Amino acid sequence: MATLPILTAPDPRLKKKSAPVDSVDAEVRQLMDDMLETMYAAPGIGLAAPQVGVLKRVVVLDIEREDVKTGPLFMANPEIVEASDEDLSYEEGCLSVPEHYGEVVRPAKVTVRYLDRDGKQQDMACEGLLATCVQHEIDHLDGVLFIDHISALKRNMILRKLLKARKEKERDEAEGKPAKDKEPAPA
Ligand code: GNR
Ligand code: NI
Repeated sequence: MATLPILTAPDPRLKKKSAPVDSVDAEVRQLMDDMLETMYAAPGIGLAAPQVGVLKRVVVLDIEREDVKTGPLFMANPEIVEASDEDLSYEEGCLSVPEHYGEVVRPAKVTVRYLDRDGKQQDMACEGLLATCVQHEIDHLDGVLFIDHISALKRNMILRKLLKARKEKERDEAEGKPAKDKEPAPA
């Protein structure tokens, strides 16, 4: 297993449509396992292959909340086959849009059809955070980020801040300054 670098917006690869996999072979399983390790390390509750620069329709999820505990889920070629009329608004975040959050309205309940890690077709009924997250991940496979669902004003403000943060990081690296880590360096 290996952790993979996570792309952040604005990156053209995050705007591309990913291709379905022909089957869940050893290569796809390896990708799933590396993605799960990357997601846990981040940490996050879902990850889509394009976020690690692989334009394939592959998603991993693991949700641990009071209401939902799924354990690791592996999905190839996931599609929504049923969605409720009822909506749910949830404050979403994204590993590719670090440190920014926004309320997104989506169907409250969905049924997702996918190939599992063994290549077996499954239908899973989802609600709450799991329903939100499954739709967020499938969006990634179509080149859509949660910021595409919020106002243009807020989206552009977030994109501007992400670009500024990236430029500062690149400048610091060019000057040989140590990386600004979220956690303090161990003594
Ligand atoms: O870790 C994540 N948390 C999250 C919270 C609310 C709605 C969606 C998500 S998905 C996100 C990880 C991620 O970016 N997946 O693509
Ligand atoms: Ni995301």
